[in-house]
Amino acid sequence: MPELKLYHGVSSVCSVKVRIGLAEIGLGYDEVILDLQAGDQHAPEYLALNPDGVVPTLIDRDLVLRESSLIIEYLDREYNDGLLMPRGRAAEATARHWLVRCLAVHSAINTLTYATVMRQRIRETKDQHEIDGMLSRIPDPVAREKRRVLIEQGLDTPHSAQALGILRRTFSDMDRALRQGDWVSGPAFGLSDIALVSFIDRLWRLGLEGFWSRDRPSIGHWLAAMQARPSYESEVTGRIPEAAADEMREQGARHWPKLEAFWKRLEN
Ligand SMILES: N[C@@H](CCC(=O)N[C@@H](CS)C(=O)NCC(=O)O)C(=O)O
Repeated sequence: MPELKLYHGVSSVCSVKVRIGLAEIGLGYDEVILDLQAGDQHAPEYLALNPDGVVPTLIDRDLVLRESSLIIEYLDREYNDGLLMPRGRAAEATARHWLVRCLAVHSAINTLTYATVMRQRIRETKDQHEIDGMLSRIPDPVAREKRRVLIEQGLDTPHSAQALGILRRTFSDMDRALRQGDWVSGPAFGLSDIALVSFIDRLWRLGLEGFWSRDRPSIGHWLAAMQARPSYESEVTGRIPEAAADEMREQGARHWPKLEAFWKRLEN
């Protein structure tokens, strides 16, 4: 059995992605849970492993692996005979494209999460001095500035339109894939499905399924199929604290009317 150690956040979408990958492959691991609200990701010992101060990070013996898409692909190749990678040059290229595309999808999910639920939580629990301190510890200047703007202005920034634009294109391409096979990866479940589910799950948890329920029902059916898998039960439902789940649904519902208006504007 490999000796794996995962540094992760319980509710973080990028961490959920890797946990689902580990569960699907059937790999055990030691874990170090980071409290992202408390700033554990900015501790010097963690920054030595992950200089961006983000989760997840996977340690496999002498190797430090970062980037959730790269981690799940590595695990599949190294410990699963690549069975989650679809066969054939074209299918493989498409799967890798989805893995890279997760960077943009994550950016959109990060915008919507921070502009709604996290903004509210941060403003309720921290004063301006603490917020400035928290921001100053984010190593990546682009991520730092985006976080500042979202905390200050919520959904009323160009980040919202960018996020929704990314999601519209993502849903459109997922829908096209899902019309051709049961999974985004093709006829068989695979890496693209694992890579995407935590993001779509986050939108669902925020009560934003209106983004796809009317125009792209294939996405709802795919999410239901993902939710029926044991990996979802063990890594998502079983691990995201109920209070966090309630908070997401509540904040998401509060912001839905504004988001729906933005969404409709994009349609025109
Ligand atoms: N592209 C990276 C993104 C990692 C990332 O941004 N993780 C978030 C959680 S989903 C994080 O650690 N945030 C902590 C922070 O921003 O301070 C990946 O997929 O691994």
